[in-house]
Amino acid sequence: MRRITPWLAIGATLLAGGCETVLPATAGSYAECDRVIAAYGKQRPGFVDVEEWGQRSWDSFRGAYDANGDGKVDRAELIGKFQPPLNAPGRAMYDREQARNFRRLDRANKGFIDRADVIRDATPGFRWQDRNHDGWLSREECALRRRTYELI
Ligand SMILES: [Ca+2]
Ligand SMILES: [Ca+2]
Repeated sequence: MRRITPWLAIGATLLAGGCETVLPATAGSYAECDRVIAAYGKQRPGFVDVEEWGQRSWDSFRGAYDANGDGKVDRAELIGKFQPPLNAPGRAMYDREQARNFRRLDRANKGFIDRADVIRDATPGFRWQDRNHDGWLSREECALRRRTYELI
């Protein structure tokens, strides 16, 4: 495990939650969790299940990166979206991380990331947050946040 710098976290919107996921696995605050649960928790009031959580991740990811709105995120959309002012070594590191994120999400090497990729990737984060293992995230579980981010 190593700590990541803030601009990497931004670059990914991505790199949060579990060591498998590159999507925001934590909403982080009760206010945000309440919004997420109200928007996505359609089956059981006050809770979201793994599919609802994954849909939220997809909506967030698509909103951040699908520049042309075709329902897919290609390599250029992922890597080109956030380009903070970095020096050359920082930029190279950022690009490597984003390229790695792309490869991990596009597991079938399709050349783009789609809803299924993102939902699959969000699942480990959901499992980590579902502390009582009942298949639902409460607002308290939703608000859990790791102190450090892990990358593999
Ligand atoms: Ca697109
Ligand atoms: Ca739970």
